[in-house]
Amino acid sequence: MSIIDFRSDTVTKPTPAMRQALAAADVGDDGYGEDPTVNRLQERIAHLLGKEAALFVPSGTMANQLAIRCQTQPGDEIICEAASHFLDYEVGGAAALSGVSTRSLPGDAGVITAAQVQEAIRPATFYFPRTRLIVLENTHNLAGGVIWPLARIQEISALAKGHGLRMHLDGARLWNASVASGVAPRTYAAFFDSVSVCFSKGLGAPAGSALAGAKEFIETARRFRKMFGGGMRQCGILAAAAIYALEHHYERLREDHALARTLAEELARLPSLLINLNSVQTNIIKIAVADKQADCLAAIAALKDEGVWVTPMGSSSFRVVTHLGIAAGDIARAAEIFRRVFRQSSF
Ligand code: TLP
Repeated sequence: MSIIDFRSDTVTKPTPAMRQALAAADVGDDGYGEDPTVNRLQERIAHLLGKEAALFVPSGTMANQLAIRCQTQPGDEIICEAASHFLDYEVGGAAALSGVSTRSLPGDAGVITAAQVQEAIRPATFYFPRTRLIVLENTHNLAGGVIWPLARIQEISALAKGHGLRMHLDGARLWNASVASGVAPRTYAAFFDSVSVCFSKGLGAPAGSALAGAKEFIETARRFRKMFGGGMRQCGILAAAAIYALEHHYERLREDHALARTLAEELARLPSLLINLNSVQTNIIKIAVADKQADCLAAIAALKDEGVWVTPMGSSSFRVVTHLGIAAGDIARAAEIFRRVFRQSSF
């Protein structure tokens, strides 16, 4: 039985052509700044995001944590949306590695307002933590791949500027946001001091992320990358995969979005499942079961028995993600299996 793995867009394997690009990469010791492929990738990312410089790092987590470490001091506070990835899925890194607290605001499908941010900015009193950084996430993972409206980012950025606050964008899926909205990555990035992007999610590279920003900021990030153990050597083989992914897997993100939409529309017809179709904007579908008493985890196990893998999110919802390894035929087969498992309202 072939597996249809909807757990994440991180599960993709490098294609044969990507493996060739990887094998042919020209490499050097990046500790000396001598890996030509890494340098090429960093220049390309800086250009794509309209920033002075970029740094290749092993993971999206490290990119976010470096952004936080470089732009805060212990005792500072970050404002963010309550279901931000860096808050819930990065092992408490902001507290552990940067000594900062977080002020998390409930979003509407992952999106917060400038008024909420305004309210959360601490007055400059000696006993308050110092509000220093705002972190936004586009697309928003836990909200189901939702795209941030540019106007909202603009408002928050204007507010941040007025208060001397820095802005970081967790752009692990910025490519998805750009492809779906038609807004260029650099247009989003222009409102942020730092931007992290990933090559190992929808783009299908085996590893690697990048952090972009001003030259001086990136030099500081290089120091902390070393401190955090993320300095690499002949990592041009990974950078080559990232370059290949940008050149060959960027436009095809549309296909992932279209397949997610098709599946979401199919599944939304089942009375036992709750899906907000307005939130299905890219490659992620957030699905809740209508009957909170129903055994959602057992249903997820039943899906797995039939070869459909999803990620549980709590006890009554789960996540489906489309990616490079999912084809149109898989969607039809998966829809059939979902229909069987979730046929009755209490399944
Ligand atoms: N997200 C992973 C899991 O950690 C949940 C996934 O399967 O979606 N920012 C965002 C918005 C992310 O979704 C992720 C990974 C990261 C950062 C961290 O990237 P990595 O896994 O490369 O450290």
